[in-house]
Amino acid sequence: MWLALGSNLGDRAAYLQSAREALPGAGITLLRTSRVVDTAPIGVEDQPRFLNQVLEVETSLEPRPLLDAIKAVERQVGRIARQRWGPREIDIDILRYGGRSVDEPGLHIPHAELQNRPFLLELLEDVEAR
Ligand code: PH2
Ligand code: MG
Ligand code: MG
Repeated sequence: MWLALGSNLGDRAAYLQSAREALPGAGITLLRTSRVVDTAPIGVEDQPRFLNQVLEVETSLEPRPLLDAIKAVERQVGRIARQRWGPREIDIDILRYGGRSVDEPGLHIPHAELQNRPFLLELLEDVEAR
């Protein structure tokens, strides 16, 4: 499985690190990490730049429980609920779950924006090259 991390508020690198450190406690094992890149905001452009990273992870959680787990990690790390696509302390998204497709309210796998965010595709390749 592949997750994306994003942060564009406060100490962005520290939020990414806190998320990486909190994932194992939620039943999500880190296998490989991409480099961290500084990216221009996509969608809502009038907001700070992001730090983004892609993680390869292992988990026995099915997609919906995995989503619940990463939402809990977001809250634990300090995310405050704000506007959709707007600024956030930490965002954890499921990019891919094996070869599975899920299209349910609030849960779209592969991630709906994967093809619209070139840096995510680059970071996936970056992990696979490690
Ligand atoms: N996430 C968004 C909206 N826009 N732009 C960048 N560069 N990186 C993100 O992670 C990002 C975004 C909503 O989740
Ligand atoms: Mg997102
Ligand atoms: Mg998200």
